[in-house]
Amino acid sequence: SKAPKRVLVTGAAGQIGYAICPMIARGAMLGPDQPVILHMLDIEPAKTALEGVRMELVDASYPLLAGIVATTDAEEACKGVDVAVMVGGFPRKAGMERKDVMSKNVAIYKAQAAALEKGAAPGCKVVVVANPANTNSLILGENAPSIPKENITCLTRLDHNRALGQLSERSATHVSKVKNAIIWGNHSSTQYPDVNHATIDGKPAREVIGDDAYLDGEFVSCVQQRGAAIIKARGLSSALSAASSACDHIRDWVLGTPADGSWVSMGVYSDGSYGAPKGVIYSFPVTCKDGQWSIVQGLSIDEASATKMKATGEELVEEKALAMECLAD
Ligand code: NAX
Repeated sequence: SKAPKRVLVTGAAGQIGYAICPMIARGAMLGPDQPVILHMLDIEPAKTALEGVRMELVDASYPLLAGIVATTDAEEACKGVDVAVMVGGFPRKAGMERKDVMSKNVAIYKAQAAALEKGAAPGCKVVVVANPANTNSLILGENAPSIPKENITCLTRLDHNRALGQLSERSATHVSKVKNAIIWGNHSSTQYPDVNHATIDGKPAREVIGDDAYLDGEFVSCVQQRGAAIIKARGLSSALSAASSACDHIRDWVLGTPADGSWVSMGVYSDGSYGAPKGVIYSFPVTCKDGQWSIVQGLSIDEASATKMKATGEELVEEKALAMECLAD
């Protein structure tokens, strides 16, 4: 049988942590034949809650779970990890300035970058979930120079899956037959969910849906605002869908996207493809093979899309500038 892989989950005592740890232990992230050792990190105030999660994981008797490390020490948590799922962060609270929130997260991601740099296994793959996800992952990358830039990503797969879900419901077609939506840019309300290359049952989504006003209006704002809609309905932010999408992100990255030419969305280091700003983490359509992602090239982009792609890129450049100010303070 395979040697176990070590998977770090930060913020493991939180909502997404509680949803994702059992998924990983069930094989939803690295496959049904891959044993895992879960490394769970949280902070001192959550220490007892973290111990509770550890106890439940023991109680659930997962055949694939080969061990658990539950700790509030970042260096211990990062030691030897093959995959790092960064969920822990400082949430925006009412009345807080944007810069204050950024400053807290910059400090967290700088420190955790150092712990990963020191301890992670060579080739460790990182996905940042915690908001502001793109900029947190950028800070992590900038402060862990020995980790290849290609190994540092952020989660926009939830937005991607939300787009597929909306097209599925609207067309009454199972979601497995909906492919190739794209999330461009920032995991924020400026993201651009693009359906121009999407297909439903092999046919262009625009043809199947037959309602451009909906696709250019309500669809886009629904995907952009879905997080807020979940908070309104549940009184809590998305957790199971975020956890499941983070598993999808790593699974497809490690095990590959389907050979049928379909793609997924990932926040990755921008090389300037499609006019995106370089030096930020921007969400692109990607395919994955042999543990490597590559940006899908050559897609036609109409003028309306280009405007939206530019706007979300500009927001990322601004966020980066703010983060750099916080780093310098
Ligand atoms: P919770 O507040 O339930 O959990 C966060 C956990 O992180 C807490 O247990 C907290 O103690 C811990 N934490 C804080 N600082 C830490 C540090 N320095 N090291 C380790 N752990 C630390 O939030 P939850 O609902 O789980 O959401 C987590 C993050 O995901 C938030 O930043 C949230 O905004 C973000 N999201 C991102 C999404 C995406 O698609 N990229 C969607 C879902 C979610 O909103």
